[in-house]
Amino acid sequence: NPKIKDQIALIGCPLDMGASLRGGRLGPEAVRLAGLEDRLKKIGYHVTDHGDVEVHNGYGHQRAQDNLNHLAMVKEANEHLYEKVDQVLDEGALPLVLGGDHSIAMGTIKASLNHYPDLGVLWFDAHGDINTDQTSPSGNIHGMPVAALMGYGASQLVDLGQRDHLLKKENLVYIGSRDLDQGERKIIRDLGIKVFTMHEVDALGAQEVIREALDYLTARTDHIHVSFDMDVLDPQVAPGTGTKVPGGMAYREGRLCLECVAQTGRLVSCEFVEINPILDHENKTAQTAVSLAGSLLGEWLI
Ligand code: HAR
Ligand code: MN
Ligand code: MN
Ligand code: MN
Repeated sequence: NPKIKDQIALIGCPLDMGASLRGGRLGPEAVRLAGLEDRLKKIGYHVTDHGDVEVHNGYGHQRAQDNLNHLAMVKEANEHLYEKVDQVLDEGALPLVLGGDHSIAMGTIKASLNHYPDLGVLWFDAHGDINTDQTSPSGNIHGMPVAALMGYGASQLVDLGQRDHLLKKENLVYIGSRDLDQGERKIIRDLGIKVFTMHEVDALGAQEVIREALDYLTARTDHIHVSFDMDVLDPQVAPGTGTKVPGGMAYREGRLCLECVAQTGRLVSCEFVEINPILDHENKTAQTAVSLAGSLLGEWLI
């Protein structure tokens, strides 16, 4: 079995302009305050906190004519994140990125694809985040990163990082989906992307879902990225997030899935996103993110 790197690089990307609600910019610090670094050190990793990448957020919300809200701010933050993630991968560490809204997956995953062109992605999310500027009902870019990573939609997002590695449609698996727009359903069907919605989690159980998802991915690649949107969890478990959808995963179901990823030894990069402390209760959602990061990095595994 391959083994996860023993160096972990924490990187904050406090961007929230990809979403319509402000407050996700406070996510990285909330997760640090919940004790992420010590939790990972306790497992035995060498952990370096690289601080936050440079981000310029605005205030309020502006609907854009071209259906790409706050494009310049989103793009600039993602370029900085791309450079930072690329650098820590060059140094041999495993990047753990803290968000911020989910648009930051463009920067993280583009950099990881640059090092691992066959990268497999497990996308834990209530949403598909596979809209383009043509299909998005909101114009919010956190609903578009998957499309951009595959080469669809606005060239300003597709070209980010200026590298030509795209995420392959057969190297993506969704888990926990339960709020997909009509345009997204069509894209997912047309591309034949592997999806385990909450229906499958309920009907098959988390154990069977993650087993099938990992069988599918590990047959294709040795390198796995986990993109974990906190809203995949039930809003009662993770209230500190901006687009809550009822009927989400239980804490234990999330943990079990991530422990199974850890067991493969193939994790090369990851992110925990959509943590909005303004909407939270006593930093509960950040604490949950810390526990889940622990399970993804193999705490309790013997
Ligand atoms: N699908 C909706 C849109 O594109 C909402 C998706 C964004 N919400 C998220 N992303 N939290 O996972 O506007
Ligand atoms: Mn590099
Ligand atoms: Mn998302
Ligand atoms: Mn989501």
